[in-house]
Amino acid sequence: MLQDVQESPAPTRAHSGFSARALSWRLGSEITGLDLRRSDQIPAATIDALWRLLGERGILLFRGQGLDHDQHLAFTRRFGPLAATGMTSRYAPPGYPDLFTVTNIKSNGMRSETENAAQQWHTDQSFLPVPARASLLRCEIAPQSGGDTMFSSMYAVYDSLSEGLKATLGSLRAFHTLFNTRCRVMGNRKPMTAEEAARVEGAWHPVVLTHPDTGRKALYISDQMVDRFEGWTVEESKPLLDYLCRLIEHPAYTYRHRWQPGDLIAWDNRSTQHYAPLDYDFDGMDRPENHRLMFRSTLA
Ligand SMILES: O=C(O)CCC(=O)C(=O)O
Ligand SMILES: [Fe+2]
Repeated sequence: MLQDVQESPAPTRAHSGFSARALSWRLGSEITGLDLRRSDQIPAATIDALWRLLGERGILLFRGQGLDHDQHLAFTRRFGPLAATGMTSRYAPPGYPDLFTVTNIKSNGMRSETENAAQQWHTDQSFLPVPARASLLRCEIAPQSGGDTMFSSMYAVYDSLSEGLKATLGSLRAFHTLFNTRCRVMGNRKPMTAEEAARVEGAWHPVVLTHPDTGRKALYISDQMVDRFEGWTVEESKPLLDYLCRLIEHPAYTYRHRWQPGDLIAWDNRSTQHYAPLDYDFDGMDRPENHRLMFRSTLA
C-alpha cells in the first residue's frame, strides 16, 4: 500500500553559495548559482552543504555546466576519493581510467557494451562489499527525443511499508551479484575474464540500510542485483522481491530526467536507485539524432 511520507522538501532554498529547487516532492534538487568548471573555487562549507543535501534529496541536478573530463573529475574529488569504475575499467575513455562511458555509439563498427547497461533498476556497485557512495553522470550527447534516466527514492519506498514488513526486512540480508536470475543486462557485454568475474562475484548486504549522513532508513535491494534473501531460496524470495521491485518503480517515488548536453546529475547510491528506459529509437541508434554519450565518475 502506498502511504505518504512524513517529510516534505522545502521549495527553493538559499544555501551557502547556491540555491536548491525540488525536482519532485520526494526526491531530487536542482542546484543553481555554482560554476562547476571552477570547482576549486567552491568553498568547503558549500561542498559540505551540497553533500548534506545529496543525502537528504537523493539526487542533485546541475544544468548547463558543459564540463570536460578533467573538470568533472575535479568536482567529484571535492567530495572524497574516487572508486574504481565498477565491473572493469574497460569502459573508460582514453586517458581517463576513473571515468565510465555509457553510450550507444559504435566504435570500429562494434556495438557499445554499455548501450543497455542501465535497463534495469539498480544502485551502483552493490555487488561489492563496500559499494560506491555516490555517482556523478554527465551528458555530452542526448538523443533528440528520449534517452531519459529515472531515479527512485529508497527512503520513500521504505517509509511506505507496513511496520510488520519493515520488521521482517530489517532482520534480513540479501546477496547482490550481476550473476543472478533476475539480471537482464549482460546481453551485449563481452564475457568477463576470470579476474574481472572474481572482482564482481557478489556481496551480502542488509536489506534495510540506515543512511550514515541522515539517519533515515532506506530499502537496499534491487531488481538487477538481488534474487534471494539470506536463508531463503530464490523461489521463496521471488514473490517478496517482485512486490518490492514494483514499489521501487512506482511513479510516486520517482523523478525522470530529460537530459540536455551539459547536464550533470549526482546521485546517492545508498538512498536511490536509477534506471534508463529504452525510450528512444534504439533500432535507429546509428543515426546521429539517436546518439547518447554520457560519462560517470564514482565516489568510493
Ligand atoms: O544510462 C543511464 O542513464 C544510467 C547509466 C548508469 O546506470 C550508470 O552510469 O550508473
Ligand atoms: Fe548505474
